[in-house]
Amino acid sequence: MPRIYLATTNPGKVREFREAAQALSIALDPLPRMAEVPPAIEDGSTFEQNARIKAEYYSRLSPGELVLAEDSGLAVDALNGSPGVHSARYAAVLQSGVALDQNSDDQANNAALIAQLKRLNQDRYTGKYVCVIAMAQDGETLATFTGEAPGELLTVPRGTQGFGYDPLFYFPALGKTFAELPLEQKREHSHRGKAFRQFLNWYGRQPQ
Ligand code: ITT
Repeated sequence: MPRIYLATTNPGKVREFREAAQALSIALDPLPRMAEVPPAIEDGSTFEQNARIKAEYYSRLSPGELVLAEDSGLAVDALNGSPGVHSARYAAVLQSGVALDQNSDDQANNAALIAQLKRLNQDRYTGKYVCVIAMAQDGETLATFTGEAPGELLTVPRGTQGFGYDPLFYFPALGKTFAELPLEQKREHSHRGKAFRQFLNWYGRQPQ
């Protein structure tokens, strides 16, 4: 079975990618020795730049292997696209005003987002999740794939599944937040599921 290494430190992403690969004839394995190196410096200004940075950096750990990394986040229209590339460290960025390397926990990020939204005092807050997957080998990006999921932001959390901003991310077509969806259903509609399906399409066309 062909193998792809998954380079992410986020357990929520790992769960979703592994569920997506379950029924496929591809082994999606955690990248060995990732914890032994300092984390990649995500200093790009776009999701694509950061996805490339991570995939290229971590692919150097396993010469010759295909490495998948992704950068993702939430963009809220009324907040001019924030938290954007700072989604994982939004609480810390708002507090300090600088883009620290250290991620904040989900609870702190959600509380920070709710506080920002409440200041706007609107009826509806539209936004989207974005995910860019980058595939790299030996420090070079081979391809990138983007998926987006449009939705609305709540100021009262709903649901216990998923991770990150999912309890606040309401998907009108289903009348539920992403935290109220089982993995399979989230994959069908999510930014990550869409980017992954594009990746599979590309991968299926590669000479094996
Ligand atoms: P890696 O860089 O190691 O992959 P990370 O968590 O630091 O892990 P990102 O820099 O891509 O990853 O930040 C993604 C953040 O965006 C994540 O921590 C959540 O806050 C948010 N996010 C992305 N996709 C999400 C999803 O499907 N559900 C909820 N929140 C999501």
